[in-house]
Amino acid sequence: MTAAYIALGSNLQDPTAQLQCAFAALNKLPDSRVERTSSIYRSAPAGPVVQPDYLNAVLLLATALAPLRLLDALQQIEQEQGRVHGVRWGPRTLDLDILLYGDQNIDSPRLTVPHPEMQQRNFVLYPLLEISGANLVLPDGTDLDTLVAACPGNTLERAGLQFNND
Ligand code: 5RY
Ligand code: CA
Ligand code: CA
Repeated sequence: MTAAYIALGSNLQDPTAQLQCAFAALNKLPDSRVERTSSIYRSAPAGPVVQPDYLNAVLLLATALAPLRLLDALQQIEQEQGRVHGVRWGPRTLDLDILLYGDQNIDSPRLTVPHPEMQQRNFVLYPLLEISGANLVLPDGTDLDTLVAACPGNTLERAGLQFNND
């Protein structure tokens, strides 16, 4: 099994329900188990598109799926939850990204791991820190602690929601 960290994001069609539904789907993936989940965070949209606030979270998936099979599975869940590909960086019902896959570096046409922009995104770094403990080191040797210290968390709030298994 490999420790894969997955980022979840939604800002359309009841984001809380979207994240809960994605969590349930991830829990049912073959050869995989959700091991830890962060709190759910609310944040202003980052990037150039005017759009609603996001709910974001990160979870740790122990998986035997190869990286591209995992990507296939995540994209299938996005499709099942009605994701439509509109403007780049625009609003979406569900976005699932592979942040880390063990300590592997992956650079293929469909998939880059670690996720290339995770180092600057508070809505990824803070929930990742919450579930990884203080000692996570990226494949390039960067400490998560150092990234968080350099990344203001002021546009991020805990939404007071947790994933539940009922
Ligand atoms: C910048 C550009 C594009 C940052 C920049 C994106 C989310 C980005 C988001 C999300 C929140 C996007 C990707 N400079 N904002 N914006 N959460 N995704 N809060 O998941 F993130 S589009
Ligand atoms: Ca994505
Ligand atoms: Ca994303």
